[in-house]
Amino acid sequence: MAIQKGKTEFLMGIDKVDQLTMWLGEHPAAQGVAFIGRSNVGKSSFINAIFGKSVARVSKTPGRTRQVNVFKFDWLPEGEKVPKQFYLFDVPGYGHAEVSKEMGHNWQILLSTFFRGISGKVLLLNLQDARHPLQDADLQFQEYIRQFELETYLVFNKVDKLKTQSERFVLQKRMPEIYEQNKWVKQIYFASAEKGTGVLQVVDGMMSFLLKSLV
Ligand SMILES: Nc1nc2c(ncn2[C@@H]2O[C@H](COP(=O)(O)OP(=O)(O)OP(=O)(O)O)[C@@H](O)[C@H]2O)c(=O)[nH]1
Ligand SMILES: [Mg+2]
Repeated sequence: MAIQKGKTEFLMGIDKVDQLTMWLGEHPAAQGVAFIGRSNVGKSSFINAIFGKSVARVSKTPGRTRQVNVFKFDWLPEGEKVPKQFYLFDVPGYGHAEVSKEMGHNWQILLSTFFRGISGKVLLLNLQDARHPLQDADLQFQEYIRQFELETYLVFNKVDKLKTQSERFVLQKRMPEIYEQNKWVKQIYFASAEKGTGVLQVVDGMMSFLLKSLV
């Protein structure tokens, strides 16, 4: 894989709106990818599966991360001589009940500042739980991010947790509905950060996007 594992570098965790506004202002053409999705869905795990072990912190308790984590990584696209620099964002979960109201409000502002200000050269990877497709919180969040018109791919994570035939059948049966609801999304993947299933496909999709964003 062309992304050098272990070379991804954590830059900062931003939890202040002013700081985020400043960062976005200073990086109007940032290229890269942002992992978004509800708490505990496996964003940090997925980042680690792609970028190398322990790049991002995996939570034991959901809803811990309350900041936009910014990383940078190098990637050498085929045909290029010099590696290009990209940004990686770990944007913590929405839809977590235990967050206090006040924190929730600050978080909403931080999120809208992020989506409004981030460059169109950043791909959104929205993770959802393969066991519970089309949950209200996910659908509402999608309604919300759609307005920002950023390219979005959907990743149903934790497919390894669908252990029995009948559990997998439930997902199969809902496929038409899943595709119907997500027509606006450019790609849909089924994957497991833990087992590595489907991770390469997501990487491929991500790389095609990054390549497109270079021109
Ligand atoms: N079985 C299984 N467990 C997973 C998978 N991905 C993540 N997990 C587990 O799910 C829990 C949450 O994972 P995280 O990566 O911290 O989730 P997150 O989306 O970053 O959570 P927040 O930072 O709180 O928003 C951890 O216990 C992971 O080990 C997967 O594909 N399969
Ligand atoms: Mg996380």
